[in-house]
Amino acid sequence: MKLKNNDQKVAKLIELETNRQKTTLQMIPSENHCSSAVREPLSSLLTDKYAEGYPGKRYYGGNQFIDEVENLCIERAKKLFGVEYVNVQPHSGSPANAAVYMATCDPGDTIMGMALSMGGHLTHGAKVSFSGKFFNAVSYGVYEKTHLMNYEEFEKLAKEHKPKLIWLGFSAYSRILDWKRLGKIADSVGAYLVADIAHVAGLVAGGVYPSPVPYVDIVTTTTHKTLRGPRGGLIMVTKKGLKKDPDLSKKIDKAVFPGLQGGPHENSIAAIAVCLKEASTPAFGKYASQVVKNAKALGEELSKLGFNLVSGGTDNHLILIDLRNKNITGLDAQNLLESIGISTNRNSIPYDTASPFKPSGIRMGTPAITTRGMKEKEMKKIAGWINEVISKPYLVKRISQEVKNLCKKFPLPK
Ligand code: DSN
Repeated sequence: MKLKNNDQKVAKLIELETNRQKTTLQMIPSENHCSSAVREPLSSLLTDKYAEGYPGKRYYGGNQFIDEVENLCIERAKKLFGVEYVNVQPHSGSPANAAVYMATCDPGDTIMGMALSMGGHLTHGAKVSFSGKFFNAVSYGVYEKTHLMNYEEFEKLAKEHKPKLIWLGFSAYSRILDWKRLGKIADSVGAYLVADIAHVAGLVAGGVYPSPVPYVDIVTTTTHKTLRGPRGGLIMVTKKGLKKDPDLSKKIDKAVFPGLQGGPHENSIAAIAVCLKEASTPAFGKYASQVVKNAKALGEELSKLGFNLVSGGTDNHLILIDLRNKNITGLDAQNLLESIGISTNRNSIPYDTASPFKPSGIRMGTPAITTRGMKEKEMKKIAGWINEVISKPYLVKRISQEVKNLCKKFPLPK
């Protein structure tokens, strides 16, 4: 039965959200628009199947085709990222990271990660998350002046605290990390080194952001950001990781199931397999390259218009803007931009003295608008609108119409 005949309320809400996405610009850097080929498996009958366990070793019958789906997904991920082993079952990024903790650490162990307030992620040791509650988390950050990764502090803290596990990766850092340098430091203290590439996985796959694979033991990622897949997570073990700990992949499998999860979402796993196929094409490489070109163009134009970019610019898909010279909070800017049809998110800037609810910054990115086919020319337009509405909020009506017109010219992918 069709949803609209069965449940009009849910059908209506989906229609409204679809319309919102079509008529506005999605510029939250962790969002994207996946293809209908990726979406199709999500609503397939694969959603009905229980498959606790792993291919060839399930705790339920009837998994002959499901095993093939999962193996296909694993093989595609191994090939795309150049790793030895992949677990494709984590429901998303936080469960993937939780499984890494479970596989490598005991509660109370010392771990190290980039502070949330400096651009890190909740699961890298933030006090409000399980990672900061159950582990002794040490945080590193960026220089106060340049907002660039503080490698000296990283080394000093690693040597002082000798963490069992070190996280690399970020949610709001717009520069390239020197994976090799960080890998050497982690090796010198004997820590497991994990790169959480959730934000840049698509850029790594597309060859426009360096891959951490040669320098780390484990790589985790979500699949729905720059990688442009369905919501999901992957845990990958590198050659280096297996050399350090030959049981690492077994430990990770056990941590995901039965440690943390029950039945895997095989409909999502099939959709991830489709996304990985798409991400291995030359067209995807072009897309990834355009994402970065667009972020640079947007950042440069905003800088010209007097906006202060944290770290002075970007090498990836996101920019973080320090709004203090514009006399507007991140919250007010987010709301104002939303009123003209530009969806972004407020964000703390490094060393922010304002509260995380009303921080001094705003974060925006180009993955979704690049999927719609926009290029540098459109980035200039968007930067102009952002500047205009922040300096002259009374122009909301005119600008929101212009944003709508642009959206019509660049429809969502089929
Ligand atoms: N919450 C995600 C983001 O928006 O960056 C990270 O997981």
